[in-house]
Amino acid sequence: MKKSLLLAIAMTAALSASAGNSPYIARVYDYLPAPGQFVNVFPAYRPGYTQDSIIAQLEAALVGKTNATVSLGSYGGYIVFGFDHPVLNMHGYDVKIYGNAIQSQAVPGQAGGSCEPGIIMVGVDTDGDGVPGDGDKWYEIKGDAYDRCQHGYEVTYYKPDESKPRVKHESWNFINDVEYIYWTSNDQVADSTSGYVWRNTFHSQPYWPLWIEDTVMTFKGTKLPNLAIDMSGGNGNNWFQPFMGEGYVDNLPNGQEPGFKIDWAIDEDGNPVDLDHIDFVKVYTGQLAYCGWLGESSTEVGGAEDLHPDAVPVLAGDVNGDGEVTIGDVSSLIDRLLGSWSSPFDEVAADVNHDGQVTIGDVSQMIDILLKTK
Ligand SMILES: [Ca+2]
Ligand SMILES: [Ca+2]
Ligand SMILES: [Ca+2]
Ligand SMILES: [Ca+2]
Repeated sequence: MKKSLLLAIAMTAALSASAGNSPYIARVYDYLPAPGQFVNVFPAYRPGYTQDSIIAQLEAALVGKTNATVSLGSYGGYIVFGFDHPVLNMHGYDVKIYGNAIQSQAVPGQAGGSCEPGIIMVGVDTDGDGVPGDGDKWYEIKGDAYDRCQHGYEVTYYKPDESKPRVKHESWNFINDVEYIYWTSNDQVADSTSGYVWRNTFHSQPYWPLWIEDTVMTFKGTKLPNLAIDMSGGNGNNWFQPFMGEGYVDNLPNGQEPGFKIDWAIDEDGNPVDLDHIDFVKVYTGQLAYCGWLGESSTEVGGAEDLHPDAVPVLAGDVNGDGEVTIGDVSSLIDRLLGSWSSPFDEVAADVNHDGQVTIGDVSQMIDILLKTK
C-alpha cells in the first residue's frame, strides 16, 4: 500500500516536471545594437557593465514575458534568443515576436504609422551543442518586401568623438538634430553611400554601445526599403512609416501581429528550405532610415511567443495516424480526395508538400517519400 502510494507520487512528480513548455523566450544568447537614440537606455548601461551584464539585464526583461522594450538601434543591430524547447514547424503561424509599432490613420488608405521593421532569421542547432555558433545553420524569413530589398548589404559605423562640435541639419527647421555617428555602406540604391546617425535633442546619452570596445562596427544582411514619408513638408517633425507587409518585427501593433511561419525560411540564394523545427531566432533592424524627430528607424523587441509550445511532431504523410508512412496512407489520401474516406484523417500530415492544401500533389510527394524510405 505504502509502496504503491510512493510510486504514484513519484510518477506524478515526473509528469509535472516534463509537462508544459514555456511559450516565451527562455534564453538571450547575443545582443549588439547598432548606434541609436535608445542605445545604453533600453537596456541601461552603467559603468563597468560587460556584455554578460547586458545579457543578464535582457534576460530579466524578456524571459517569460512579452512587455519589454529592447531597442536594436540603427540598421543591423540585433538580438539572438531561444526557447526552452525546439519550436516545431506546424506549417501555420509558428512564432510571434512583440514590438512597439503603432498604427495611425495619417495617410488615408495606407496602413502604417510607427513601423520600424526588423528582419527575422531562424537558426537550427546543427552541431547540437545547445547554443548558436559557427557550426549552426541560419535562414532568413522571407517577408512580403523581399523583392524590394537589397541583399548582401553592408554598413559600417565609426565610433564618434563625443566632444566634437556638431553641425546642425540644414533643412529641418523645427528640430535641432546634429551630425553624430558617421557610417559608410555598399548601398546600390540610395543617393549616398555615407551619412550620419543624427543626434536629436531628446536623447543626450552616447548612442554608441558603451560596453563594446570596438571603434568600428560592421553589419551585413538584407536591407528593407525606406518608405518613411515626411508629412511636415521638409521640416522633419511629422512622419508616417508605412507597413512593410508580413514577415517582419515591430511592424504591426502587437494585437494585430499574427507572427511568422517557419515555412517562409529561405537559404542564402532565396530558395525555400524545409525545416521541421528551429532552435534560435535572430532579429535585426532592417532599415537605415532617419526620420527627423522620431530619430533613426530602430526595431524594438518586446518578447516572443511560440504559438504552439506543446505541439507534438507531425509525421508528414502519416494521414491515418498509426505512426508510420505506408501504402495504406496513400490509399487513405486518395480515398479522401475522392470523397469516400470518413475515418480519422490528419489534414496537417496529409499536406506533405506544405502548400496549405490537400491535393493530388501530396499523393505524388507521398509516393516519393515511400520510394526513398524503401
Ligand atoms: Ca550550436
Ligand atoms: Ca519601434
Ligand atoms: Ca500511417
Ligand atoms: Ca499540399
